[in-house]
Amino acid sequence: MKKNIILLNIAIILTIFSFSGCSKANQTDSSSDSNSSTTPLPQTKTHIVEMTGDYEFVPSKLTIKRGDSVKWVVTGNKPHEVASGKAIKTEDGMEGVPDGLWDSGKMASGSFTYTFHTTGTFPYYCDSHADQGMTGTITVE
Ligand SMILES: [Cu+2]
Repeated sequence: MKKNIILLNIAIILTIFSFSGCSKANQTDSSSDSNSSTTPLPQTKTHIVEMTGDYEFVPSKLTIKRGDSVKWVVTGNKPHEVASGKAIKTEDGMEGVPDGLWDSGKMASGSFTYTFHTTGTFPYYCDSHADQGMTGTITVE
């Protein structure tokens, strides 16, 4: 009999402990929930720049926030590439000088996305059509 009572007590104690453990876990959960709701999450956006059949980036100038991405989308029937760097004047016309941040390679269709983690001004160009003035600038604030 005594053994049974002791076992029953242990069972009750264990039950109380496991319940209190549960409620503690719940409290931790709810407090972390309220933390995440009061701390604003960084709102990042993806901005679309069209690469048109008229050899243009639309819009050619775009201002975004740090952490945002730019998605260049081929919308016309001409293949393009988007590479970071400045287009400079040469004897043969305008020519892009890559700065190595990004280079989509030639795209007949589809898109290329780059995420900007630092502020600044980022010029870019289409390697095939820099001479037609197909250049753009992303400003990251
Ligand atoms: Cu192009």
